[in-house]
Amino acid sequence: VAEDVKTNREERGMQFPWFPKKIRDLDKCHQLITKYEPDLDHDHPGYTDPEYRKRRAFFAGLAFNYKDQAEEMLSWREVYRKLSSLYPTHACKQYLDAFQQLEKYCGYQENSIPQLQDVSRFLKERTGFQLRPAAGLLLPRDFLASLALRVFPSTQYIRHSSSPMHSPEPDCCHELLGHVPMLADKEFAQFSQDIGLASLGSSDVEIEKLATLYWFTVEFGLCKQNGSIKAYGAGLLSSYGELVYALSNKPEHRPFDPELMAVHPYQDQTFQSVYFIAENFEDAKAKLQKYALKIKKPFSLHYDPFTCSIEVLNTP
Ligand code: NLE
Ligand code: FE2
Repeated sequence: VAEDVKTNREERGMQFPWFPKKIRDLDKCHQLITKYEPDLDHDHPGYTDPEYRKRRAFFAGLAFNYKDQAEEMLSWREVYRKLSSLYPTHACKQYLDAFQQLEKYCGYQENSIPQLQDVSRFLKERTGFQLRPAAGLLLPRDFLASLALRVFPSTQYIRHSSSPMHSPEPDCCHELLGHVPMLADKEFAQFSQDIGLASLGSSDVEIEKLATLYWFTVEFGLCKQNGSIKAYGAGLLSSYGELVYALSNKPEHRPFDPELMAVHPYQDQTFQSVYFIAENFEDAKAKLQKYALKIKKPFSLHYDPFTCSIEVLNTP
């Protein structure tokens, strides 16, 4: 640490000690006095508490890496600017309505990354969905189970700055710009929860099919709107590159059919070669429900919105 600061601070030929001239220069003014820290000071009240020391070190690390946020902010701004210029022509109406609300009430703007807790509170008021931090991509069974409870697992790191227009995995741009606006729509929220409910207690084979169905709808879905085709899938709405491509005449467009979508091979490294087009959300919901009814289970489920919990009925 001391070395890093020393080399950073060197200014050739200076006859006096270096000093900061801009706020950004304070990134180099982060040397600590350590003698009172619980790792070194035997008299510190936390000296014998390893859990406390670990957590304290975690926060110290955050403060120490504060400078990384500047680069992250640049990525966010670039993604936000580029995508929001495309939304009016490429995103579905439900998305546009919610995006406007998020800009008005939830701090959506190019100069700061919205906070998970604020966004979660916003969603909860609209549709009862809430966000929950996730360390990365969850296993399909766990991810879908969260949806059943109207909980959306969200990553918090940001995509690599070398590739702002497409990320192979979810990141905060994908969650905030792709998923959140759609989860603020009542009908779409219900559709998402329905996929989750269908997954509960299903076999591995059924889970795989539901995850694929989720992929071609919630992630990469297109829909008809006023005679044209618009995007509602989060993987499209968070990727400038794929959003342009999906609505061009390059990929194949097929009609919405859960039976076929659930077994269609998908691409998780690059753009999809096929997109499925929903007539509207009501129709998509009805077709999904019909699909879900065919999954054999020895019980039925009821979601109780008052207690936000799942009730299992007629178990054998
Ligand atoms: N390709 C998407 C993006 O660039 O935001 C992420 C997809 C996550 C399933
Ligand atoms: Fe996603």
